[in-house]
Amino acid sequence: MSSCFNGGAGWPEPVVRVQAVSDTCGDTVPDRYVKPPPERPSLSSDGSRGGLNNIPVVDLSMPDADATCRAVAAACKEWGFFQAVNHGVRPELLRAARVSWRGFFRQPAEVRERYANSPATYEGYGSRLGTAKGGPLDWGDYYFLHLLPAALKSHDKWPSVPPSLRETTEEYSEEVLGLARRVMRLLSSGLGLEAGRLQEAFGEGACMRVNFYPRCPQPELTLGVAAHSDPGGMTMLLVDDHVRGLQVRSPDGGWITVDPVPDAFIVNIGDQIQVLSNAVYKSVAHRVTVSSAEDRLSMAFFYNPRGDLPIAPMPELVTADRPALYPEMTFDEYRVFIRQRGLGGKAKAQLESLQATADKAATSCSGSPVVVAPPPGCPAADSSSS
Ligand SMILES: O=C(O)CCC(=O)C(=O)O
Repeated sequence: MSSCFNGGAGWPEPVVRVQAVSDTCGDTVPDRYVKPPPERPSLSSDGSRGGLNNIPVVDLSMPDADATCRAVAAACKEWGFFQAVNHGVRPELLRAARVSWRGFFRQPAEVRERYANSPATYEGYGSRLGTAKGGPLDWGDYYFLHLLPAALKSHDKWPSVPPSLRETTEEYSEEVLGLARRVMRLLSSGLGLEAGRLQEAFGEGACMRVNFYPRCPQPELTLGVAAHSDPGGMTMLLVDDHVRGLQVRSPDGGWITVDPVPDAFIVNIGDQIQVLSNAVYKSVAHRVTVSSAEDRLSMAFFYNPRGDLPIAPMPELVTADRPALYPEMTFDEYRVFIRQRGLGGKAKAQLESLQATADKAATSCSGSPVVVAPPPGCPAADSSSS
């Protein structure tokens, strides 16, 4: 098993590549990847419960702009998720991006290890989020890279193999950025605000995580990514065109497995837009199951606020009947939680507070705001893992 380990590069213990575990573990998932029984996935979930069988699908090419805006807003209020079809990102670019990144994860281990990441920035090839020693691990490897602000983007930190990867990723991220800006305008109008208002309060940042989930001998015991909400603003997710895996917490509280429309983007609201919208739009928990038959690739483009802008409910959405549900906090402050504890830690420490306030807002608008305070002793953030 020694070939499974890299040097650790600032991690609290040696990092094991899930690809290597998958190749060597035989029929049994090692204990570190086994989730406690209440967190284990129900793989029989086929989306057929209670008449709710998929997240909404929105055609972004509809000629009626008001209808598009209403459909996006309704989906983000109720589900926090929708699948965007006819979104304008070229299908050949989607295919090229998938092919390039699969090509990277097929490189020999010594090539992949040249890009091994550290918890200082997370940029590069990684296998864990969070730095707690002995903490639970998810069944997935990833590649994380920065896109915006431009000063953080460095092609040298992106894989140089396959040779097409850098150019394809650059073009892909430009087009997805255009889509994210467009959805921001729809979301802003959906709040009854000027189309540019949400962007003005948000600023702009972006990064991307390409997830690779190797085959798993006991998928009923583990998760590719444990339940979490996205800490940033909005995520545009391109999933595998033939392997399902994403599960979303539905409005009735169950998990549904998303049935992806080929070449659609799965768009979801993150915590920062929940805060800016004063919980009109929901940042909803989701998780990833893995397969014993096939590996799976997904590409998550995270559209985030500018790190140093104070993020709080927009004043236009705060009234006597609906007070501000969240205190002001910059995204740089907020993401310290994830860097320290991983997405699951943040989900426990913070998202439940976010969720509690969202639920409270849904049932009563007269309660006092819940203060979400950072844990003591957080280090200063330098860049983001999400
Ligand atoms: O792989 C997926 O379907 C979702 C990935 C995800 O939730 C994430 O990268 O945060």
